Amino acid sequence: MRTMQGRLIVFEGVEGCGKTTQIAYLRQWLEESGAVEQFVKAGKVSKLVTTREPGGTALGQEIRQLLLHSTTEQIQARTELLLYAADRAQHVEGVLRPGLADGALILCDRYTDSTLAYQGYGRGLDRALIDQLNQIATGGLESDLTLWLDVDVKIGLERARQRGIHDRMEQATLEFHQRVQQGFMELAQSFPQRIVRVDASLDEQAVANQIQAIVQQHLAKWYP
Ligand code: Z5A
Repeated sequence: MRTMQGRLIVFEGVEGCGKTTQIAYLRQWLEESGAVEQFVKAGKVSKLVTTREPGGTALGQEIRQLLLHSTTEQIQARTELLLYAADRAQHVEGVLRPGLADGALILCDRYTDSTLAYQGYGRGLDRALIDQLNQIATGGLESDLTLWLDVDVKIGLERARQRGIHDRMEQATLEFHQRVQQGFMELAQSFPQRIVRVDASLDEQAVANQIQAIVQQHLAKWYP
């Protein structure tokens, strides 16, 4: 009898908080420490998967391009919200649900809290509308663990600027990104069982160490 149980770990935070970097660190640690191999051998996990929103599917990559790099006309806030929801619906049905059903341990760069923080706190769209759309897009699928990489907005934007890729969201005002940050803070306070804060102002290795400790604790609980 199969006892595999997939799990979804989400990384969230403001621009340049280090999600991409830390997903790579965590993946490497999970592989090199033998943690995943041990769970695979024990028949508890099928594989390790990394994915992201927007852009975790082929269609999602086209939506991502529209969202972040389209220059034809200004995207209205509700249009933006619907495009993120469409990307998510495709991702949940095509990647997350099948992966979890198959027993995968999934590391996902952004999920529903990003919509609450960016479109809700950032753009000022109605919270009830966003909750409803998140529900439609996910069918109620929540993360098992969300790591909020908490860094000062100015530090995050400076890191992103130094990296040198500029998208539409990145060019939004400092006040916009500060409202987004406030959003993540309030969400972490509202959902302490699901969202765990990580001090992302430290150097990469120190951030990775915090994340490993949190994930190790959760793995022990999920796969005793
Ligand atoms: N968005 C939305 O509005 N609504 C939604 O529902 C969803 C998304 C799902 C694209 O997301 C945009 O979509 C995003 C929110 C919006 N826009 N914004 N702003 P994304 O996740 O693909 O893009 P991003 O937030 O712009 O991620 P990013 O810029 O790639 O940042 P990151 O992945 O968090 O950081 P990083 O690439 O790992 O690191 C950035 C640089 O900092 C890099 O040069 C690193 O080497 C450096 N770095 C990383 N960690 C450190 C530490 N600890 N110290 C020093 N330097 C570091």
